[in-house]
Amino acid sequence: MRKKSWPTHSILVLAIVATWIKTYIVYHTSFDMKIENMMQQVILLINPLSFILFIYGISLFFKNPKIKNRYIVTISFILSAVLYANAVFYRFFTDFITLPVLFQTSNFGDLGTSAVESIYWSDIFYFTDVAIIIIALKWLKIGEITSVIKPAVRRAYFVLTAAILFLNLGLSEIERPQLLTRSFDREMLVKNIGSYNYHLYDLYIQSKSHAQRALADGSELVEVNNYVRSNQAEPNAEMFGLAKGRNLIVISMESLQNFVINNDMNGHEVTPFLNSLTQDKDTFYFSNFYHQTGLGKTSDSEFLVENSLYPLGGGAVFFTHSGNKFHSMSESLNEQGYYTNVMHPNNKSFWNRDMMYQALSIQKYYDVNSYEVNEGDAVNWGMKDIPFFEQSVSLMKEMPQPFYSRLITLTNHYPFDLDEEDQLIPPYDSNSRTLNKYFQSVRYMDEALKTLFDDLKEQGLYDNSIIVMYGDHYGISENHNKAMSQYLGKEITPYESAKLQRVPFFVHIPNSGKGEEITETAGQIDIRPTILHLLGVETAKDMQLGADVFSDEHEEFVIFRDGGFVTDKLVFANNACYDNETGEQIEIESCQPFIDRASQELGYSDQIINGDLLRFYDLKTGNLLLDQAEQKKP
Ligand code: GP9
Ligand code: MN
Repeated sequence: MRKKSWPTHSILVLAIVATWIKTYIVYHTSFDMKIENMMQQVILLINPLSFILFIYGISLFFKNPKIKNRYIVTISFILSAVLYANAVFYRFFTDFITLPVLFQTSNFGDLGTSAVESIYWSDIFYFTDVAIIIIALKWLKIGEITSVIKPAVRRAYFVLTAAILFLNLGLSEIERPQLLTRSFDREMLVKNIGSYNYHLYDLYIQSKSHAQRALADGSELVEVNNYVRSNQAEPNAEMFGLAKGRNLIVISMESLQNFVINNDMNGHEVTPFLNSLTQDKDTFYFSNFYHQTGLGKTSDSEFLVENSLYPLGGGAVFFTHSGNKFHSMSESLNEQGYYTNVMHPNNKSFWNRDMMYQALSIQKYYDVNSYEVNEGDAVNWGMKDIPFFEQSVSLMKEMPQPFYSRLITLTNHYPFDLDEEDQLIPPYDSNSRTLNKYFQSVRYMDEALKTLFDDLKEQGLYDNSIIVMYGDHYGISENHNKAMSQYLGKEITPYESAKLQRVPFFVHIPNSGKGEEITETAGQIDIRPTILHLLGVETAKDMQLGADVFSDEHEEFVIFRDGGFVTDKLVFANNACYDNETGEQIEIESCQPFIDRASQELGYSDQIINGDLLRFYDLKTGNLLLDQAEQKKP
């Protein structure tokens, strides 16, 4: 072949095309990514391109053809190796590599000798593009001569690269709004921004939290610790240990807001089962209880329950700080001999749960692979709540006791789609399809909860358990205020919006004869101390910001992640102060002391998380390990 017949930079074009096509083939052959529509397919096709163009494009700056070609071969090899590493990792963990995983050697403990067994000769395919490039260079002698590229052409090349990146990001934003601020799921990230960009994104998130951690000086703990100790609430003697030794079943009720409880929709009761619990002799029902989640939604509520700390203001703490040291409720219960687990029939990497649960010392995650999702068992986001509960109870039956199982429901999730046979009441009749369907899907979840209680009784697990249930976060956003105001028969002011953040909270202790409606203002941050005290576990040394709701010292002060708050007398929302009784706006001075305390408390929580301060805290003695902190300083 004569050199002249190949246009200049054809090796660059060849490399781009080869790596692009190979990556796309690998997406389809090596990963099990659910592609639901044409748009997702298009995104998947274009998403490797921006990074490939960029990284190979750097070769345009090299004048020496030898160096340039060597650079292209090296890059193709590195990209292939990264993709191949992901493919092998995926064979084991059905997940994509994230940086912390590379440093958590325990993950590789599982690999053992079988690692070698799952590397095949055919894996050579992952390096096809490298081979093509080398063949082209060596035998076809493409790219031996390179003419100098005009700066204008080079500029046009990188403008095109940027344009493709923005097109990619734009399409992803349409497909999955807020993907980059909230992360959601590794699979979703790879599906949308591509495997190479995903690693850059991961690098950015991890290095940001790493830097904050490195800068943290353990001495910050002194102030935080003083604050925590002075806000400690003594357990209520009558309630402490009431459920000692029992199994703990915690249910996260997806998107369930309090306004549906003891309410009807065009004459249809929305939550007949939960309503019956509000009157039950063994159930405490908290009617002024608030969610405190941020962008991490369900995962933020899990974070609150496990740690009694606030989630972060930006991004999902499950993604950003899964490498931290935590003293979770699971860890405390492990020490009490509990078998701790989470049950949730979704992809395990969603909300980075597979990683975060290790940090939270949760012994087992029953993800979608622990369930048999038969024909007709799935709707909307995945497995329906009723079969999910049925199979979960069967799994519980096999667990060593006492166990702590946290079950996360899924059906009542936006967009609240249901199969016809599960629609137990008609839709509502507002201008919001979302709200209209919401009532139906809440009604279905209520039915599922009833079946859960029945299943537990049938399997003989009920009497020796305590069942705690909470709504994880709002389901109806402020975009549906018009429809909500039609339903509630009043205008939705910022005050009303704040009050709509109430989620139901139930503590059900079978055969205890203890139960009533409690109107005390409280929030998700209080769940952990409340539960641990009921189980007879002391929390006096815990680094937690919530308080036992049964304690006389529990303060009626709930802080929202955005700095807003509710007390028994005041509501602070949208920078305005309201009388909690009347809903009337009042002068800001009344709220000011609480505004300051809210920002102080959120600040302390953020310090603990960003500085990974619990690594300097000895839970057993309550001592601050400041000497070690000194040593760790660079
Ligand atoms: C996903 C489920 C829903 O596994 O927990 O998450 P959400 O979108 O409600 O945060
Ligand atoms: Mn949720």
